[in-house]
Amino acid sequence: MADLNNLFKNESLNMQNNIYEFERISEDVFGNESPESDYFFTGTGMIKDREIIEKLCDDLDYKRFKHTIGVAYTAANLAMYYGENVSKAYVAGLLHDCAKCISHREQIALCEKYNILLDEQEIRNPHLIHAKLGAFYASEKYNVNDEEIAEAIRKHTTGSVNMTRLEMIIFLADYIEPGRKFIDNLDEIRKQAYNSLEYAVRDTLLNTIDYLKLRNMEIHKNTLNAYEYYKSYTDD
Ligand code: DGI
Ligand code: FE
Ligand code: FE
Repeated sequence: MADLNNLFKNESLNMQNNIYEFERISEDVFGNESPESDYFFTGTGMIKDREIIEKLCDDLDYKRFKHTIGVAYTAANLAMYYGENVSKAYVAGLLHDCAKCISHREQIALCEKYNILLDEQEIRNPHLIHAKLGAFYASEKYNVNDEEIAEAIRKHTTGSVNMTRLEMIIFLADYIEPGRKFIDNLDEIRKQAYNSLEYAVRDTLLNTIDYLKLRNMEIHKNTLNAYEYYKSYTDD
């Protein structure tokens, strides 16, 4: 039987090679005349996405990498549609799950090491921790020093009350990106995202709460508070 870990390693190696190959071909064809086209301007800094993508190839497995690219482009698209900073949304999408592939035990140890405070619900449900740790890594490991991006990453799993448009965009892009599967009423939420960010956030939170209840899983207070807040947005 195929060794899945090795398979993923090779897949992500291939992706990295593809990026180099793309870079090499574009240099052959276009020369090196427009290196500034590699940069994204987020308002707080100039960011080279290639450097982020190369690091992500090391930090993520194949499935997570693919999801990440889907979230980045979906977020950029929503930002275009709503007149938000497209580069910020793209970079936040790229980084939102950067800590996801670290084992839960190590995530907890890293949070202790870097004084990232975890609440009891996060300790009991460690799949929530990658949001806080990812926000920290965005600046510490990926050199993206932008508090709005960090906040969007921090809130992407549970949501929060009164989110900024960038935060809602990342929260939704994570849910509706093209690779997401097996979610009830995904088509409606995808459509809703381009009708109203608030309505789409409300519907996504309700889906998540229903999903967690069905599985007897603990609902984080941020998720509950966010739903209480967004449910007052009514379209009927
Ligand atoms: O990291 P991703 O898988 O791309 O997505 P995510 O960061 O939104 O994490 C999704 C998981 O988090 C999904 O299985 C539902 C779960 N989740 C979201 N809100 C809560 C939650 N889990 C618990 N226990 N409590 C929550 O409030
Ligand atoms: Fe996540
Ligand atoms: Fe995600």
